[in-house]
Amino acid sequence: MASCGGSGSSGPPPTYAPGTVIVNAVPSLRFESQSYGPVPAGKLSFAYVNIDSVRHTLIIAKDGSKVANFRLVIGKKGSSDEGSVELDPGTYELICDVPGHGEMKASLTVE
Ligand SMILES: [Cu+2]
Repeated sequence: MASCGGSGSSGPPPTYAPGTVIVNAVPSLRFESQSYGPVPAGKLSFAYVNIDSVRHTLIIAKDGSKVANFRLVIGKKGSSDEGSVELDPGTYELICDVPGHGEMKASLTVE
């Protein structure tokens, strides 16, 4: 008899550390949510997952200025990228800066 938990043909979904902010890019040039957080200030880990089939980026901006040293890029469907950055309390914007993806915006609240 086959038992549960055998190895399947597809690997397990990636798991992320607790507290990781997970952002999904979904079809029709959107993030899956328009607002993320609130999350605690400090060093934040982000995971960016592509549910869509075209390339997307993830950058963070505050008051129109990009947060330095943070940029995630995902290519084909199912790909993901991870990174971390130190953020102070405030309201940030999550943006995909691929040309034509200007509608890909969401807010991130950091407390
Ligand atoms: Cu995009």
